[in-house]
Amino acid sequence: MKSMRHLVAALSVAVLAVAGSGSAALADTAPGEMLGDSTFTNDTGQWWGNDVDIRATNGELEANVPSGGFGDLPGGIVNPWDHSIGYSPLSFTGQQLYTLSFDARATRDVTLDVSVYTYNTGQYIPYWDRPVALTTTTQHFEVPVAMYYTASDRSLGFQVGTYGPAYNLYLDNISLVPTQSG
Ligand SMILES: [Ca+2]
Repeated sequence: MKSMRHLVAALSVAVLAVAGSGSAALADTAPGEMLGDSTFTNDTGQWWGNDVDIRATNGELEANVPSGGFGDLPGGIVNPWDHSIGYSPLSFTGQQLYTLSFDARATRDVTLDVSVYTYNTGQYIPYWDRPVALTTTTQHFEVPVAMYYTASDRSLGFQVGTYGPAYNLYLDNISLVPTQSG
């Protein structure tokens, strides 16, 4: 039986990052795969950019992330979610662990925030999020995602807003599956 203690223990597992393994391709859709169109062979499928231009380039999702935030907030505040690359809608089962994996790099070192969230009437509400540090070398990331509530209106997003200069972001082989309990 799953318990909160079980979830917390699993969450303490560090983000795994292995440089240079970005060429590993997903041969077929994994059992339980929740994301379609995530190898970007021809197009970006169901993925979308919010104030970010995205396209499929050389089998990867290429995103042009502008500098600064969306609009003109007082003090020049930049929220990570001012620029997003996302996928929706997604359904989750409460008290379930999921595994998010992807390959990523950027044209400069940058830390983005990956989250499961809703965005309703101007409110960004994350239910899970994790910072991920990217470099100019492709890295493979595997991140445990704990969902506490059953819901069918969630988005998965890469929140990429930054105070720093504009950059390009590259994503590939994005996968989200229920974690096998073994
Ligand atoms: Ca690909």
